[in-house]
Order: sequence, then structure tokens, then C-alpha cells
Amino acid sequence: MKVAVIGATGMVGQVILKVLAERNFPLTELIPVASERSVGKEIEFKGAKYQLVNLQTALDLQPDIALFSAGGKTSLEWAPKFAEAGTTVIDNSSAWRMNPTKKLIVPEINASSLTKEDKIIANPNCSTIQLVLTLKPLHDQFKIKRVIVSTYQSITGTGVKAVQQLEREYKGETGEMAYPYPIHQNAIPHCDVFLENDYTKEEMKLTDETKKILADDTVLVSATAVRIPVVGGHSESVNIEFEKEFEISSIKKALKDFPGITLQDYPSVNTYPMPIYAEGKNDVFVGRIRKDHSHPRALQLWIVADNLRKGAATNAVQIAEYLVENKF
Ligand code: A2P
Ligand code: 11C
Repeated sequence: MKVAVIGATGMVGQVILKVLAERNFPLTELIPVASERSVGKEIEFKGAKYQLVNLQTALDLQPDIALFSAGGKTSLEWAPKFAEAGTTVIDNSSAWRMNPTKKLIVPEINASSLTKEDKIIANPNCSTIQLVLTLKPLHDQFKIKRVIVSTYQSITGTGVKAVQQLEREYKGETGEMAYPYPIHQNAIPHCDVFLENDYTKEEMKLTDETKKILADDTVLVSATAVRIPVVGGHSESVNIEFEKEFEISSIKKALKDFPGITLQDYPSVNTYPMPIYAEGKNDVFVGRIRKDHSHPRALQLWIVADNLRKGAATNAVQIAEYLVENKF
């Protein structure tokens, strides 16, 4: 497998390289790609050095798989060129996610819908992946009517500039701002741009992508996305209303049995998911599972995942693994 990583120097690209190495992905050739200003510089992968190339050079090398993580604009322009040349593109940006001709994949849920003809495969938004992975086994058993989710999102979702902003503010320094307000000692209810319906784009990704991945438009989702000064992962407080009655034991069993989910739910010993412990892990952690005392068929829970791993790099690499396993 010849694998190109587009955006290999970026926040997600770096984690993609780490995950490819950790999982011993069967690649025969790595083609790391970055912008023109980085071409010729070297990156390390599994102890060897590789020179960064530009997109055209990578295209000419005809990789089998290209993992794109260099922003929506680059994906819109270049993913079709790679696809045309026979490369299967796994795209981390939001460029193709809601395109009806493209599949939006969380491998544990819907990888089996992929065929050899899918040359551009969309990787969902980070906050959607951890939500929908948790919803899927519950929807299958108890049929979800409505989800109310509030997120507590890591600054790494915004990129390097946000990490630098927090570091500077922590030291009492000023400089370029990734957010319209300080993020240190703050919570900003504003992730991505505002839309006409007064939700943000991040909030509508949670709604629209969830429906697409569950292949069920009847599931209602209303989200509030909040940025907090945390590095290790995104957290989500979720209220789920079901059509069917449920027991907490059945909910816990359904979640425990589902691949990619780790239950962390022992309140008596203060065990619940937190981003400092999710960081660096590939699983989605679920805890604080309880019946909603204000509604007979509603559930309350708390979900945490490393947004750069299962929320981005790990999910993309799992899709690539699926392609290899199925000889696409
Ligand atoms: P570079 O390091 O040369 O800027 P992040 O998401 O962390 O901002 O990273 C974006 C990634 O996308 C980086 O690896 C960046 O490379 C890369 N990138 C940005 N623009 C292009 C482009 N036009 N062609 C290839 N890679 C790009
Ligand atoms: C955030 N979810 O944390 C974003 C980052 O659509 O892939 C990823 C944006 C996207 O702000």
C-alpha cells in the first residue's frame, strides 16, 4: 500500500502518522505532503526520515490511499484529482461529508456500506464521531427520538493557533488570537461560524452528520457547542429520549458490547470519563449513565474522546484498514 498523508505536518496529520505507525499499517511507501513552504523539509516515521512533497508530486506518484487533512479548500480542489487517478481518498475535512454521492463513515457503524467505487470517503467531524458511536447501539435497541447535546471542546480542534493562544494567555502574554475572546479561564459558546438559524456550523454538523451516519432522518438532534481551555479531548453531555422503555443495565450492556466504546461508570469510586485520561487513547469513553428523572424514557450520559484520535486520525486510519482488509 502506497499511502499519501496530505497535511502531514498539521495537528491531525501528525497524529495520523503516529496512528499508522502504532497500528503497524501495512504500507510499502509513505508520501508525506505539506504546503509549498514545507516542501523538502523532513519528517520522521518509524525511525526513518521522509522528505515532504507537494500535492502534484504526490498525485504523480499514484498512491493507493490518500489521507487528506489539509483543510476543506485543498480537499475540494485535490481529492477529485486523486480519485480520478485511481487513489482512494479518505478526507478529514467537511468538504464532502454532506454530499449525497459520498459516504460518511464511522467504521464500527457503516464501513460495510463501502464499495470499490467509493473513491472519496468522508471522515466525520470529531464531535459527531464520539456522539454517533455511542448513539448507534442504543438506537438499534431502543430507537432514539431526540438527542440534546452540549459539548465541551478541546482547543486542539481549532488548530495550532488556538493552542498557542492558550499557552500565551496562561503565561500572561498577548499575541495572535484564534478566538474572538481569551480562552484561558473561559468557556466560549461558539465553535465554527454562526449560521442563519442561529446555531453554529459545528452544532449543525452534530445534527446533520448524525442523521446521515445513522441513516435515519427521524432522529432529532439539537446541539450547543462550547470551546473550553482543555487539550486532551472533547466532552459531551447528552440527553437521549427513546421510543422504547429501557433499563440502565441494558443500556450499559449495549454500550459495553459495542466496539470502540469503553465504559467508565463507577460513581462510587469517582470513575467517569475525563479528557486528561482520554488523551492518546483510541476509544470513546462513556460514563455518568443515569435515567433522566424528569422523563420516563430519557437517558443522561457523558462522553469523552481524544478528538485528534477517534475524532479524526484513528477513524481515518480504521477506514484505510477496512479498505486493505477488503482488498479495495
Ligand atoms: P504546512 O505545514 O506546510 O503549512 P493544521 O490543520 O494543523 O493547520 O495543518 C494543516 C496542514 O495542511 C499542514 O500540514 C499544512 O502544511 C498543510 N497544507 C496547508 N495548505 C496546503 C496546501 N495547499 N497543500 C498541501 N498541504 C497544505
Ligand atoms: C472543532 N470539530 O473541534 C472541530 C474541528 O469539521 O473537521 C474539526 C472541524 C471539522 O472545532
